[in-house]
Amino acid sequence: PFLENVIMHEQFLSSEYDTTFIDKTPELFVFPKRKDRGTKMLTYIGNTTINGVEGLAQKTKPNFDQLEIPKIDQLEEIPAGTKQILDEHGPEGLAKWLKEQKEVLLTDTTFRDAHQSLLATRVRTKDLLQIAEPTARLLPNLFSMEMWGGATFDVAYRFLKEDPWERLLKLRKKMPNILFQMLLRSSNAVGYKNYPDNLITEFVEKSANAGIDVFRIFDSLNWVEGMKLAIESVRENNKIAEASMCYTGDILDVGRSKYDLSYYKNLAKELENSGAHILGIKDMAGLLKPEAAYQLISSLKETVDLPIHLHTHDTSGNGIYMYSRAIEAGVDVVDVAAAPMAGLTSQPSAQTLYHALEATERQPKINVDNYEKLSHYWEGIREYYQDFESGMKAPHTEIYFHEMPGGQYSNLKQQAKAVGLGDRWNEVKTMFRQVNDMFGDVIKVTPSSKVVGDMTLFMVQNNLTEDDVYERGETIDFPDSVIEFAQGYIGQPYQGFPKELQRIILKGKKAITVRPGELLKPIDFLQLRNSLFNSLDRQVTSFDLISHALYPKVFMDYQKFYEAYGDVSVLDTPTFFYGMNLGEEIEVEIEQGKTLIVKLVSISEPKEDGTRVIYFELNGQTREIVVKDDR
Ligand code: 3PY
Ligand code: ZN
Repeated sequence: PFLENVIMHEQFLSSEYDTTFIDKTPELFVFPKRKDRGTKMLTYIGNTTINGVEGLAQKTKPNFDQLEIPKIDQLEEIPAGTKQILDEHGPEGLAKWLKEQKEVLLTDTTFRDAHQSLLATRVRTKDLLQIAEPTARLLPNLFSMEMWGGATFDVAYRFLKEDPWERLLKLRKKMPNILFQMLLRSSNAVGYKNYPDNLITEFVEKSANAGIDVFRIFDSLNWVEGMKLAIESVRENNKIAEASMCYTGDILDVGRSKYDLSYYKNLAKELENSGAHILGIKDMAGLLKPEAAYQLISSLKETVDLPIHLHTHDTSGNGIYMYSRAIEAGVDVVDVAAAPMAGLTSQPSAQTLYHALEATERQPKINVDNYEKLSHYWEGIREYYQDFESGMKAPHTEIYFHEMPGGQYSNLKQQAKAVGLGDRWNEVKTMFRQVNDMFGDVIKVTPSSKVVGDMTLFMVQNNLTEDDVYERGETIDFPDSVIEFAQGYIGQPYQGFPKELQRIILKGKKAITVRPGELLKPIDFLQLRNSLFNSLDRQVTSFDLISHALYPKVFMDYQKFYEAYGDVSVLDTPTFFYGMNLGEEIEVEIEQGKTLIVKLVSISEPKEDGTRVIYFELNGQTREIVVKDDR
């Protein structure tokens, strides 16, 4: 069947295949596995029913409401959108078109940053896929969908047990009209450390082939030197380079001059000269205040000749007012999310912004009723992920003090809990700011924010004060990420490292001042392909190679999981997280047109060795699965 699948594929038949054929249709190249799919799936469901999943203790599956998926007419053609403008006119043409639009354009982040910031990045491909085509049809006027990159890549493998490349390929098929946007951490790609140059160029090329159009590129220290390779790679692939500057501090605060208006103006000019098609402003913590936004956008409009795309987080509750001032100043695109996935640490709500701009000429040209229809779906979906909510219930203006990025807040809180600092969270926030100041007031965004976070937890846990660090630093073993930061391995901070602290942290180790990627040995992809072919016992795609190169352990763990449990991305989300209740029956479409009916009949008491027998019916046939009760 494998060969048949390949040679009968329309692309193969039309002879329009090249080296991207394997990458674009990886499903054809996966050999059938020995253990049957039904048994693997029942093993997963049985295990989850008894033991829960990583990061979520076992718990009875709640009764969720039926999801509301808007009705669409699949026979009607999907309306053309920005993707067609890019394909016809190229990135320069698209940038020019963008500047000519009178209304403000919208990027919808519901598929990426919104759930990264509200739900620990846990939204699964299945839940994105079933709303993808309705979104493409109901919101064809969006500028872009941010749907990939950032933390979604490793969380997909690590926690959702699914392949992020498949997410991209499948969504692309459902949404052919709207630009797909990803967040790219420059030389950190979608990881937390620096990677060799050839991995970055390979990653950009394969992401572009698989469907990414707009790359929002940032460096966690706003170090342009670290961004150039990514910008050039995107340009070479004829995609849109949205080179972004991370906003920190407060340009209105005259007492804090490190990141003032002229800092951002110089940076913008540098990014323009480095080949940006769009200038991104990445306000990752939501620190940009309304008047600051007005001043910043107004001056940048005079400084560069690029369209400007503004990203923020609504943590303080000032998001809509800030956007409104930025829009008055002429910003071209802003990031929003569908209302049920918006607000607080996420992006401002699309519908709220729409209504806020009523009767102005810059009101977005979207159908707000359609946004509401899609929102009914997201209201239901958010319930599925209730156990991953951060617990933030109200606007959080303290953000202006501690400056933690939206995506980090819930994460660090979890981490603090995990190391026993759950009841010292206020102390952690105060220390976060103190560490920032000790580091010389740094930009805080992945991965530099992680360095500040690691140092913060380390200091609170060990009851260290700033004075302790200076007085007894020689005897302190600092966290690895902090040492690497001081070594220059994530790049060079603006105005350098504080010298004394750097000396204390490094304890004689050398620091570098060049781009870390220059010093790293290139990945030998050929050798990696051979070794993976042997260990996976199947054809290896370029996607596999990249994923392995970025996250060797995470990738191999996922492969082992896949070997044991098969493709669990086909399960509905409540079953994926909670398993099944006694007597419950579910349907699982394991491939198009092939559905399994699974019923959980009974669960035995644990035996002496701690195992239980779980009795299922699979398409009417009794099946027993043995599961170790690890609770
Ligand atoms: C990421 O890098 O994942 C971010 O969202 C940073 O803000
Ligand atoms: Zn963000």
